[in-house]
Amino acid sequence: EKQEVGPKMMKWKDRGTTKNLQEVILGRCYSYVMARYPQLGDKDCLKIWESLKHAFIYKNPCNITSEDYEPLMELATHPIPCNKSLLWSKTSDLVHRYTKSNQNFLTLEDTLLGYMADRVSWCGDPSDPGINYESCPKRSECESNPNSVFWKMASKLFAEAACGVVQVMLNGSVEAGAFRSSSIFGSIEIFNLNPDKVSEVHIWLMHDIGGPQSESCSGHSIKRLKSILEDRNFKITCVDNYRPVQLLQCVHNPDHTDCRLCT
Ligand code: C8R
Repeated sequence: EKQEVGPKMMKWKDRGTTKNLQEVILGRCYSYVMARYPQLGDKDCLKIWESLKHAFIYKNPCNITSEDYEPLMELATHPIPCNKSLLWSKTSDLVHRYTKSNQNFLTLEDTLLGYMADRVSWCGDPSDPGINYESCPKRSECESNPNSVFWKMASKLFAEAACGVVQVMLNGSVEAGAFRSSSIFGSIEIFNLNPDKVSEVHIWLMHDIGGPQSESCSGHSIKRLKSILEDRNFKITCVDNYRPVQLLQCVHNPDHTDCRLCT
């Protein structure tokens, strides 16, 4: 006998929900709370998973709002020490290698929220089982999808929480310019830094070893960034190829001329 086939799930252009999402989120949550930052104490990982699930399950994945994530953000939030926040744009691999080797700085992925969600995706669908493992909407298909809304909201809260000196690692090898006002850094984070709490913004402009230096600290997009931040009353500095980070790049390219001690 042929079985009744229910309504089909929507087909989207991005990858679907990560397999075993619940186990991945719970595993990362426990490992963050128990192994990495035991001083965090009373985080309820099961509740955190439930609140993430309820943000998107059975919902139209083009209709997600920040309200959907409020309970999750509330449960997962924790203090971030002053002078430690590190923002970035188009330097994802390098910045995370750097924070792994240098405990002085924290990116969003080094907070509980970002740690759980990094390189994981999720989205819902009104038909059973309420989670779409096949595909999820791309930003070009709809802005208000679960992953975009999540990263925008988490980035906003991360920027709001910053205090003291804030560091930013940008990519000087990007042809379109190191600072792009359409990025999350350029459209959300810089406008949510609190001038009453943040005194200075230090830009580290890195270029790929062996790659083009499309832009330096005197470049056009950096000038635009500086003037936006100065108008908001922050003191700005910019360093080309900040040495502690360049040394880390050189670990992977020890013989390159850019990595020689005397140039
Ligand atoms: N931030 C934004 N996006 C993040 C992220 C993060 O911490 N972590 C991940 N994995 N992503 P980009 P940007 C994913 O263009 O737009 C915060 C999201 O899918 O290189 O300027 C962070 O605090 C997102 O769409 O950078 C950082 O300072 C892309 O990666 C900025 O915002 C964004 O990658 C970076 O956002």
